[in-house]
Amino acid sequence: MFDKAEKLKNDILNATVNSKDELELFRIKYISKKSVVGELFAELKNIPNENKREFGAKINEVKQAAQDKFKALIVHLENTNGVESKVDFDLTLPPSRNEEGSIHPITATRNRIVEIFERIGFNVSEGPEVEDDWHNFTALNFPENHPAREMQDTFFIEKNPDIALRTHTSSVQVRVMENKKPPIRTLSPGRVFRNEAISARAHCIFHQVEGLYVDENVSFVDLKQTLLHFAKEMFGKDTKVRYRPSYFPFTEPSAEIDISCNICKGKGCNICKYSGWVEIAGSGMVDPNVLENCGIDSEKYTGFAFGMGIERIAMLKYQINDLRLFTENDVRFLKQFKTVQ
Ligand code: 2U9
Repeated sequence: MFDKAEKLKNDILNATVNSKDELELFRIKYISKKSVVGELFAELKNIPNENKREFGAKINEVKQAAQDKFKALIVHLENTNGVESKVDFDLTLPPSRNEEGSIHPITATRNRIVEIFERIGFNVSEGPEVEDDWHNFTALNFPENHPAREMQDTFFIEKNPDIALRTHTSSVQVRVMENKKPPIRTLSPGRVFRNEAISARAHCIFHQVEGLYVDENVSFVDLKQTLLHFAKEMFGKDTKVRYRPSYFPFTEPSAEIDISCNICKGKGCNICKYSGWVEIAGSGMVDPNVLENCGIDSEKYTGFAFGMGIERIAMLKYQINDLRLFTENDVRFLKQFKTVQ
């Protein structure tokens, strides 16, 4: 029986066909239910028990050979016009080009921001995008009735007002402070979510980098010098920085950070609305309540924090005027960043 199976396999391997009809005969003979291979399966019951497993494997080998050969014969017929060819090759045509990808401008901007701060001793922290009220709001000194806690500003998880998509990456830094003693010098880049209508200037999903430095004797001077260093590294050594007083629940005092317009160099253009300045970040000294909420002694330690939108930095850096371009995946847009690392 083994010899019979072996011979059958050889016949299959040596079979040739020159027409659709011959191909059909091959199929009937070797593949159909009533094929000779099928007959071999019927023989299995006459094989002694101790040889059954080996013979079964042999027939499966023959069956597989028949199926592979059938596929090969179809290809052979197509290439030799036995069956109408579906593909027309024009070997004189130039090869199709392999388009090289590029780094997304948001990723490139994030990487550059992280690189600048890593070089002066910051590390990177990551945390969950789905957060609880404590880490996103309460620990950060948001009062109970703060408008950011409203449904129209924050995406809450249905039926659980305690859980929401994080509205900033400050929540990651709360977690760092809860788990680590100062000195803390950390950066938290990541996606954040706000319940906003999508437009050229706003999106419900965007990216932030927030920074936090907590240690003994950290002062506003450290904040100013650190952000001046960042601005010069990111936008060029002649960049100037100014601070405008502001308010955030989690910092006191707080300041918005502007840089001299990197397009017109401060002379005035439509990007800076002829003011010569563009806003890049918010910042401030961490409110002592926030330090205490995270288990850090506010009598001993002080800290500064800042936050910036990565999209905003990328728009200024690459002169992009519509936020929606970042998420549309239009290759005409993305191709322009091929030289960006
Ligand atoms: C902790 C304490 C304080 C982070 C800060 C800002 C100011 C800020 C905005 C800039 C543009 C967010 O993307 S944006 O809309 N951020 O203005 N963020 S201070 O302050 C912190 C962070 C963590 C524990």
